[in-house]
Amino acid sequence: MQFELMASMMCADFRNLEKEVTALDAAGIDSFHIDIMDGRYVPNYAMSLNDLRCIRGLTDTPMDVHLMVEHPNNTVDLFIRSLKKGDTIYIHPEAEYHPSTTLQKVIDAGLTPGLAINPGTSVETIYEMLRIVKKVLVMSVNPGNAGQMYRAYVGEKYKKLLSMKEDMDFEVYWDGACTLDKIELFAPMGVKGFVLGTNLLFGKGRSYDEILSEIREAV
Ligand code: S6P
Ligand code: MG
Repeated sequence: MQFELMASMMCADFRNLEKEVTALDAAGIDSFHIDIMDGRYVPNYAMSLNDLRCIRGLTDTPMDVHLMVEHPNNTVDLFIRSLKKGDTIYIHPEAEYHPSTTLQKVIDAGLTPGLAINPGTSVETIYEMLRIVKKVLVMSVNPGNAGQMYRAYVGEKYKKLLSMKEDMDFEVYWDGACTLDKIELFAPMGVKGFVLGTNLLFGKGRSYDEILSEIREAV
């Protein structure tokens, strides 16, 4: 079964960032997930534009930039300029007065546009924009931190989006508290990719190669 595995780089060992990127690439990671936070939209700071540029310089593997910032329209050009075709920028619709304007900038730049939606954000509130985005990143934890508890009530939202994706031409991705049982259940249903953080990938004392192979073999 075809599905993508993404590495949540805010969970990586920053003392050895280059080694981390090389080892993840060698293990066949499908993309590097970069959580950018501004301390306002979410009460945390994770990665920065410089971290993103550093990783972009170390690999040709696609990058997913998850902007958890207020009014991304003000700064999205900085991210656009640091990325290349095949990379994705996700924004949160409630962080912007005119999210479709910001998404249009991403589209016009030739990058992949995505919406990231919080556990409490309804599909109905993003319905029109589903026609212009290529990816919907459904958060199964509240945004801001790694290592949080899975919010079971998002399960129905994955199913609702999956039933709409063919008609509206987008793919559904998972972010937050991703465990093997979730991949086993949701990949066959059509969820296209999973962001892996502290639950499944980082800090396990095992090689990334071993972990990713185990996931792929299990599903
Ligand atoms: C959370 C962020 C996520 C997490 C990732 C961590 O605000 O968007 O990308 O870093 O989900 O994974 P885990 O397994 O620690 O929950
Ligand atoms: Mg994220």
